[in-house]
Amino acid sequence: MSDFQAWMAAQQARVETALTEALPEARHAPQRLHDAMRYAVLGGGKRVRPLLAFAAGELAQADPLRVTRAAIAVEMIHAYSLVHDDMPAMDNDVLRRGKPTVHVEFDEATALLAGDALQSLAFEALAQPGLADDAAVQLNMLNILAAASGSRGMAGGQAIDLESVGKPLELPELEFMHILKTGALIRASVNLGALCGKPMSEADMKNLDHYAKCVGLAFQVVDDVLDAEASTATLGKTAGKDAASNKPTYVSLLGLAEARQLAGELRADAHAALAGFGEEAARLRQLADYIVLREF
Ligand code: GRG
Repeated sequence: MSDFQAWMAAQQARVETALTEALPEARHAPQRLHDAMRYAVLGGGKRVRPLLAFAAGELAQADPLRVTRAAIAVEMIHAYSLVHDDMPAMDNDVLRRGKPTVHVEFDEATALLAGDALQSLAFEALAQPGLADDAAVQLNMLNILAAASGSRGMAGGQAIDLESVGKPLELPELEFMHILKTGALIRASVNLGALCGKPMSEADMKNLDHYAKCVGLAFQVVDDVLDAEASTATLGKTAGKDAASNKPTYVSLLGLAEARQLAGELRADAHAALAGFGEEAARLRQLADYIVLREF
């Protein structure tokens, strides 16, 4: 196992433990809802957003305990988005993280409520006292997560996605949709991780934010490539869905080779954004590589 793989495994384990503790126990009423929330969040997923928060936290010399709180908040928002996205009114999928989706395993009403409750719990985690020394910084963090999740972020991107099925989107429109749908929460994960640490200069924060935008978009380009290339068994979710549902993607617009090339260019841009940092940005660099070179 490489040093990076060991680091990832350690952070993933840290997130799993923190999520297990933060989620209400399934034996507490309402049991079915709590059971569904735990089912949606625990024991699966790559935890890419928490990993980005930890890597940005390392750059800012943040206390890992603080970053863990930000990391579980972004992962809860992500898990909620997956639960709702899989529902019949949206993507209507039956498989997620190698398991039946929440509405299949439980029922639609429970899936809807589990997503709602996960979103609230995310803000509860981020609002706990002591996440930052300065209350104004913590308020800014809450603001960042709220904006990234809402209609000018992830939910807005999802709305554009739903409207665009069967429509021939141009590349800038596709990019706009993904910057909101996938990019906003990834960007928030990086910025929240950094805000848990020592204050950084405006120029450094700007470079970090540019890195986050590049990896956010790269993540989506690679997601489109994998949807076209990888198997359902490898992905743990239904492969080939984009083409089957006539969705505009980077692959449908650019073709596989050019989409891969774009992901490579975004990876290079992400590295360039970190050029002014030293070894303290090593994990962020490794994550940019991982996001582009991953196979699932
Ligand atoms: C329902 C408000 C609302 C938003 C849904 C994020 C999203 C918006 C939908 C997910 C659908 C999807 C396949 C998006 C493409 C990129 C993406 C977010 C993939 C899933 O994220 P991973 O690969 O999943 O990080 P794991 O399971 O590893 O956590």
